[in-house]
Amino acid sequence: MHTKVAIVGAGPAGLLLSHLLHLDGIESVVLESRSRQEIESVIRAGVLEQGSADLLTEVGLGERMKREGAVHHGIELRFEGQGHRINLSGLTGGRAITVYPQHEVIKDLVAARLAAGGDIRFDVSQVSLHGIDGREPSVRFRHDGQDREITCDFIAGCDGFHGVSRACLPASTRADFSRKYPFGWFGILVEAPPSSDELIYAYHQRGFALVSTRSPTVQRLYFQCDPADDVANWPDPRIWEELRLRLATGDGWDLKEGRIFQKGIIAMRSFVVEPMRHGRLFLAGDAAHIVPPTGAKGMNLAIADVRLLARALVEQVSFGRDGGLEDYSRQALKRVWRAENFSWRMTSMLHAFGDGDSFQHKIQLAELRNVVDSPPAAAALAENYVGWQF
Ligand code: RFL
Ligand code: PHB
Repeated sequence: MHTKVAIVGAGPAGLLLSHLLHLDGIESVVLESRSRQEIESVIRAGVLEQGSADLLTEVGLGERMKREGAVHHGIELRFEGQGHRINLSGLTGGRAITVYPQHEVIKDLVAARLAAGGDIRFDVSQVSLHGIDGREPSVRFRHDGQDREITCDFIAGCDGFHGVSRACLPASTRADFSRKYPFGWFGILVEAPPSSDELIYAYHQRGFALVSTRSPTVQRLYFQCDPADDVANWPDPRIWEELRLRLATGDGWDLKEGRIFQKGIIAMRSFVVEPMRHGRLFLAGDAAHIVPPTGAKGMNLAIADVRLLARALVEQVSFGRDGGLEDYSRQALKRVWRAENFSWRMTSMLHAFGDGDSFQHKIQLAELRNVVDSPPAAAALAENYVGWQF
């Protein structure tokens, strides 16, 4: 079997790429190692930048997001027992974020692809890429108990941080950049009403905490923890006590508690591979780069990458112009490094470094104070947070 673009991975990057190519009449096949049920239920990101929400709307995927997502015009930075609102829209000429969970974006994308007759193979295994240096690369995999091969013109490696695509970039021409952080996030999902109308990013000497939301009845909360910790060490009362300590204010603000129905620990790191391309293989999303979640940038970068890649592929396939593909990695990496910088700064500003270093603590407080007291500093944070125009 032959297709124009073989896409490895049905995350936001792979599915949106397939959808964008379809809108321009280019066929693709998406290969996904997990089941449809699994990719539609894993809880991950929640925040869409203005540009991501606009793009999803433009390409016909905005209907449920408009109905069920929540547009937020500000966030709160909380430290020393006090909240400070960053007026995102006021500081960015009216731009905002949309809180709409990643797995809902995935459901919308899968539904759109299948309704259009798109080819997504779930539950594939033993995926391997071949001939990316030549004119006709191919992807081999196992599906329904049979070995299969798809030849194609291009391969899009959209298989996330633990996928197989990145390993196909030869060591001699690639460079990896990474940073591991000495902390992780403990994330919970709670049946409760929202504690706040907007997201709260809190810095406390005991560690970072984040109050986010999923719906009027389900809330998403995180707190900084040891990445090697075990969820078994955190019975519900201990979680609530820790969150209350880190989020306490002097003005009687109340954290709404409820039944915790999911707990998990995520490690935090920054990573970029350069270039994001070799021969006929192009990487997009987490396959090429990851950021710590403090800046809410991961899914948005995946969306921005495939927007560029789709355009470049359309130019090549429909008009025979190679320029976009030649320039894809350089263009994508500009935004990637900007997001790496922002995510690293937010992470450094808001997490406790755990060594009881009082100088470090005072420096972080000074940085936070500067952001909330200086309009240009607040505007810079707001501009980064709502995302850069394409
Ligand atoms: P994904 O979503 O990891 O999808 C990759 C897909 O590839 C499949 N796969 C394979 N398929 C075939 N063959 C193989 N060999 C394969 N290996 C893997 C996988 O099963 C999967 O379905 O990558 P993609 O598409 O690049 O999307 C990236 C985003 O998922 C990620 O950046 C975000 O979730 C990061 N992130 C956030 N991003 C935001 O923009 N805003 C947020 O608020 C935000 N919050 C978060 C986050 C990530 C988190 N976690 C769990 C790391 C919060 C958390 C807690
Ligand atoms: C989320 O709601 O999951 C979320 C929100 C903001 C972040 C990270 C995660 O920075």
